[in-house]
Amino acid sequence: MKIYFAGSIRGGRGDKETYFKIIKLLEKYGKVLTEHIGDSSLSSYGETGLADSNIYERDMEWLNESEVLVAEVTTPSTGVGYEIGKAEDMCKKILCLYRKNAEKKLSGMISGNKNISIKIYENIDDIGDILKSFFT
Ligand code: 6IA
Repeated sequence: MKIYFAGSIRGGRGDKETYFKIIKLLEKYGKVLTEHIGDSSLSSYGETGLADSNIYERDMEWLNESEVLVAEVTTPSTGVGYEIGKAEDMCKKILCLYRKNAEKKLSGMISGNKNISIKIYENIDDIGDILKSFFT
């Protein structure tokens, strides 16, 4: 199973350690095509050496190849929101993870969408349980 993990880059890297942990958990269920999202050396200035047009084309190809999109949506990100919308158009299964009591409320465009499974977590153990029930 190919899994597309989405997390904020230019939206802010405040949750990058959580992204890394989620990616490690996701690796139990399949191949995560977007491991770089959890890379602690990736700043909000981003991946070096690739033009934005190449990043866009590569990411859309990976999304197309994936069966599932898992997005961590606590830090609002234009790119993650866009990927969720595209994944919905491509009829992918979508799971969004949002941390309880986060400073910013989740966008109504995500929380109001019945095609998206939204799970609220408090800690990384909760995410393990959420992924287990989503993938099995
Ligand atoms: O708007 P954001 O940058 O927060 O969007 C983050 C989302 O868009 C992630 O889930 C990625 O899949 C995708 N994305 C955005 N930028 C990149 C990137 N480099 N490399 C890979 N995926 C990306 C950013 C380069 C740039 C900051 C110089």
